Amino acid sequence: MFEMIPTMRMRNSCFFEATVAEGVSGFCHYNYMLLPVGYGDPDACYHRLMNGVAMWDVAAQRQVEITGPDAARLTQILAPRDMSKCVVNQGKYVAICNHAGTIINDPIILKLAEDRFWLSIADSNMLFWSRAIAAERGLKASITEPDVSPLAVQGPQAENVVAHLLGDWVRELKYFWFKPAEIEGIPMMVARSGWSKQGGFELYLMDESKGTQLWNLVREAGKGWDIGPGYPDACERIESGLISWGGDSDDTTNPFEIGMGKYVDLDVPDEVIGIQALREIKQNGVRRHNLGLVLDEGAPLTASHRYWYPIMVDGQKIGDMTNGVFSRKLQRNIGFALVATRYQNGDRVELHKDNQVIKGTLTNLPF
Ligand code: THG
Repeated sequence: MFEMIPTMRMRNSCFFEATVAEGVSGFCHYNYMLLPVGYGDPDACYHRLMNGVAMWDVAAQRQVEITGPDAARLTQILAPRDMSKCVVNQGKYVAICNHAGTIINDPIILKLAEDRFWLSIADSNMLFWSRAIAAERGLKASITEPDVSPLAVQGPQAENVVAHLLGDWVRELKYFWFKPAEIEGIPMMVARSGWSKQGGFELYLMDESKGTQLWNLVREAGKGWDIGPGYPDACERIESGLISWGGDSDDTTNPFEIGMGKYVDLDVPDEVIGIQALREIKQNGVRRHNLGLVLDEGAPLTASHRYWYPIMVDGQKIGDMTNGVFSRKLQRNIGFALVATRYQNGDRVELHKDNQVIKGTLTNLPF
């Protein structure tokens, strides 16, 4: 056993105590926070997500709040997606790129008011990036981290639980849309969203002193549906074809390579960061694309690994398996294959992993 030494640079989730009480057994790091990724029984957590309802501490999906007279313009400059179509109380999934068209984060951008936005970020520092861009462009915008902690409620029964808690109006919420709500005076934004394809909501708690109280209220409301703890599940998200920025992308990955081209609008203003590069990439075509890989055999892959593994054909490297997992649904090892574009659905390939050669087939996504 070892001890985690708290420092000023590691912020605790306000649901931390609640997850410890639930028996959290593993964390990963995300945005300088701890993100729970285990409660001792991964099969039970997966089953809950697929058939019932699970609650996830995803406070590590930190918010970057942009306000002020130039907030809308700055948000558009950061986002190579037409934000003029986003109305108040709506969210959009965005591939934020650098000047080379490389994805540097894939947040959900929530529009709270005409001059107020949250970037609900993946694991890279968008506070620094947004401030630097605002300063370089001379924009009047204030960029801060608000007191916001998302709690995800995911699974086919999530809607029943959240409706029980907040009222039937939540059933009408559209994907990525959100509304302010309150339970016992606890303020939050309620969105239909979450990093799974099993359906669900995210409660963006807006008072970090109420973390344990909110956790317990949701748990109580979910009793009739057998609610329990869970986490962004590697098996479910790979089966569903959900990409993880920083795991399935590298230092040169652009949106068109990994199925995010549909979230890019090339006709946004020229001042949008990366848009010239993205137009060129679109015109010239991509070198690689992301497919599924189904392996013939091999020991069950554990949920995560630290390296990409080479995919070979006839002794030539054609790409990498970025993440792989033993799929409970398919009872096979599956993974994402970022490979040269001339390799397609149905092609036979070899995965070279830990001195083993495992044969497999490329497939379209989702599996
Ligand atoms: N919720 C919140 N913040 C987040 C995440 C989240 N920040 C980090 C990370 N997740 C951002 N990444 C994603 C990736 C995919 C989706 C959401 C956030 C997602 N995608 C759907 C899909 O790909 O099918 C729908 C996208 C669409 O059609 O617009 O939901 O989970 N708060």
